[in-house]
Amino acid sequence: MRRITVVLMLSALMLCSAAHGAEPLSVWQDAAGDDTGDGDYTYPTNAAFGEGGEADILSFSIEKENGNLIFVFHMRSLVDPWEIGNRLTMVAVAIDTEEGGDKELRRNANVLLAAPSEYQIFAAGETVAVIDAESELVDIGATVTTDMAKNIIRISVPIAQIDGAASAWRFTPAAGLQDDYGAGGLGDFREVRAEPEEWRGGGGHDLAIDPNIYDIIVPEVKKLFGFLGGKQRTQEEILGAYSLERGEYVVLPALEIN
Ligand SMILES: [Ca+2]
Ligand SMILES: [Ca+2]
Ligand SMILES: [Ca+2]
Repeated sequence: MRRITVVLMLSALMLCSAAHGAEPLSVWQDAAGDDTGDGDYTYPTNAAFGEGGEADILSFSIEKENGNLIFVFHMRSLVDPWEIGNRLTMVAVAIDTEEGGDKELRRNANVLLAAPSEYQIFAAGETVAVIDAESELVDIGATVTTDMAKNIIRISVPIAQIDGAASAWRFTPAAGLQDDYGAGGLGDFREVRAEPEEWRGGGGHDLAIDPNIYDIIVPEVKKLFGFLGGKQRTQEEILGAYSLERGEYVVLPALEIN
């Protein structure tokens, strides 16, 4: 009986790995309904945004497969109001591989990075772009697939010689809404204003000092020898830390694979 169970379990494991073929490195769960930026962000009022949730991360995971890094965003709601695929959700991942790098997340995110990046990846619908630390587009053959039914965005990034290195890198994922300016290509993060408009979110600021990011993953502050390594901040504190008076942007924390 025990032997049969073990064989069944092994078969199930083999089926799982055959189906995915990817080695999971880390997965972060995220709350549903915290797609509110600094605490009170709202979606644009156009009916295309429905009940909202297009920028709500439920989980983010990093996998490795044949020299590719795979980033998987499970969102609360992907929508396709015009039957042209997901054009409203935009996700980004900044990757910090070494000292130095870009201190700002681009494409109108309006946020700084605690871990300055060597690569930034942006995806919406079936379009994906990778830029380097100088904001130059790098053509490394990144791809994105979107499963509208499962609300999953899967980005594959071939980066040479990643073996053994990715475990030391730092990753900053972020989600917002896309604005392609009607052009159909990869656009920017859609603007958040103080008051929501038909195509602009609300709950932010009319001047471009507030993040255009609705949801992030807040890393757990690690305890060192039983003491807190630092104060655990909430997402609202992090995304609400912009100051017009001091000219300060918010700084997104980075995730580490452990
Ligand atoms: Ca969330
Ligand atoms: Ca860096
Ligand atoms: Ca979150």
